[in-house]
Amino acid sequence: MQVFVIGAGGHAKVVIDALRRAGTTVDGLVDADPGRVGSTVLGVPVLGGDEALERCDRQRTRVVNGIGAVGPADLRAKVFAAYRARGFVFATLVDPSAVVGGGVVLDEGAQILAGAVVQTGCRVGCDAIVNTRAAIDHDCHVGAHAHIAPGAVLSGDVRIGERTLVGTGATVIQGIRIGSGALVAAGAVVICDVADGARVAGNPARPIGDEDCR
Ligand code: JB2
Repeated sequence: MQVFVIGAGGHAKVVIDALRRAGTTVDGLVDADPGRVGSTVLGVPVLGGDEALERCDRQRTRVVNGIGAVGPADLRAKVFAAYRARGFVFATLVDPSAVVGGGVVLDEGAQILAGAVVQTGCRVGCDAIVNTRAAIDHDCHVGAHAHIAPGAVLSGDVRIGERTLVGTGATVIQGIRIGSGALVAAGAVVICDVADGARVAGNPARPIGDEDCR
C-alpha cells in the first residue's frame, strides 16, 4: 500500500511523524503551493499539487489529511470531500502513544495523535482530529472534520458537531452539546450548550466576536 499525505505544512509534519511511529512509511506529500514542490518535510518529498496522485491505483493507495484546522474546518473538509470524490480512501491514524478504549468507533480518516485519550464508548467522526494530549471521556461523539486541539478535555457524553474547533486547553463539562461549525477558544470552560456556528471564549464560556478569536 502506498501512503501520501495531503498538505506539507505544520499538521502534515505531525502526521508524518505519527505514521512513522505506527510503522507506516509515507511515500510523498502533495501541496497546493507550487513553491513547496521539490522540498521535503521530515525527509518526505513534496511531489506536486493534488493532480500528482491522479494516476495512483486507488485500491493500493491511502491518503492522510495533513491539512489541520485552526478555525472551523472548511478547507480540511473541502479537501477530504474532493479526494473522496476522486475515489481515494483516507487512512485512519492512531499514534501508538494514544489510549483508545474498548468499543470506540473511529470513522474513515480520523486522527488520534500523540498522548491523546479516547475513552470507551466514544465515536470520532470521519476526518476528525483528536490532537496532542487531548482527552475525551466516555461516550463522547466528535463530528466529522472537527478538531479537538492539543490538551483540550471533553468530559463524558459530550457531542461536538461537524467542523467545530475545540481550542487548545479548553474544557467541556459532561453532557454538553456543541453545534456544527462552532469555535471554542483556547482555554475556555464550557458549561452550557453552544449553538451551530457560535464562537465562545472564557470561563465560563460566553459568545464573542470574530476579532476576539484565536
Ligand atoms: O487544496 C489543497 C490545499 N490548500 C492548502 N491541497 C493541498 N494538497 N494542499 C493545500 N494547502 C496547503 O496546506 C498549503 O499550501 C500549506 O502548505 C498547507 C497548510 O499548512 P499550514 O502549516 O499553513 O497549516 P496546517 O493546516 O498544516 O497546520 C495548522 O493547523 C494545525 C492543526 C497549523 O496552525 C498548526 O500549527 C496546527 N497544529
